[in-house]
Amino acid sequence: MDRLKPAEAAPDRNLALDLVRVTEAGAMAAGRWVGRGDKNGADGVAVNAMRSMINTVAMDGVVVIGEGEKDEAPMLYNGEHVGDGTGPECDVAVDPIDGTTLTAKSLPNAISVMAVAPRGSMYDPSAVFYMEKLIAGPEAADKVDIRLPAAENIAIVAKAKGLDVEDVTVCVLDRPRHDALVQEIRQTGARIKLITDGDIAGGITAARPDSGVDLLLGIGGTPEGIITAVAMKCLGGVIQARLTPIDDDERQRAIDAGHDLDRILTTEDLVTADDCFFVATGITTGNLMRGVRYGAGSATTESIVMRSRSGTIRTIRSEHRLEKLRAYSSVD
Ligand code: VTB
Ligand code: MG
Ligand code: MG
Repeated sequence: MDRLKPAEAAPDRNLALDLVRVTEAGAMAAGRWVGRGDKNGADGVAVNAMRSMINTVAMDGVVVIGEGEKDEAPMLYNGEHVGDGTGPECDVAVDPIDGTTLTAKSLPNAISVMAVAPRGSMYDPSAVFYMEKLIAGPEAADKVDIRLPAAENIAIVAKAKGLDVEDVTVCVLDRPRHDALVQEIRQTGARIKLITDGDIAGGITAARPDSGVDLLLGIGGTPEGIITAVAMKCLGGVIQARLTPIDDDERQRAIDAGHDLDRILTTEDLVTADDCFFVATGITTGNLMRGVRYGAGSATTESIVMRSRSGTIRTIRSEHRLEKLRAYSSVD
């Protein structure tokens, strides 16, 4: 093995290990609202909980993907400074709950999620709400191409993973806009995992071994696409995307803002820097992680904690003593 040069060898702080407390707090708050049929109520408590923990993290962060503009959201709004102001200057993307409806109905794969990257390195998602996405794991990362028909990408993934096409499972958001895509995939013989929400978790499963998903295709939220790009940098997977305006007005606004709507946005376009952090904590149990579970006076959480520069992927299972947490309020 080549010896690392001293500068590369010098270990530094892995922010993700601090950031996980933020998504744990979001998930634990949201966990109380699982199945209560109130997605906005769940979202509100998750935002509050994350907001109260985020300033413990040693970073000089600005929220670039958050809960909307200042006048609409009181906390974690785009442009808000977060962190204790001492650490690296960074862009912060938060989705306190990806899958508010999943949470409200107690369906699988709701997560509390956060991504951090050096300042100015995250793509500005504000022009267009949706993007077409292709997400695949490391085996096929440099072989897939969103411009090809779904059938060809499925064949590419199958070959790269040493599978038959019939063994491949494609994750797709269950929406009428995907009817033709679903038909096209089924004609290949591949299987489909339809999800009602949550294409961050869906995209990550496409890049994890033994997750039961090999590829994600279809149109989902642009903010979720950028958060997914950070995860792909950590996992060695790929996201390719194309902005998909919903109407002529949005199309025109995007063009006026300088976006090239034909451009294929790659993982590197969505997050240009190399030292990025991704953390997510399960709210409801899913393919990636178990959700929040409660015992007598305790809550247990599971999280995935990743850094792109080192490529380390940790899963962290935490047991929280609720009485002690209450006594020391924001300390865990
Ligand atoms: C997408 C997807 C998200 O909501 O934004 C979706 O990326 C909304 O799609 O993961 P519709 O407008 O078609 O409902 C999620 O599923 C959850 O935020
Ligand atoms: Mg959300
Ligand atoms: Mg979301």
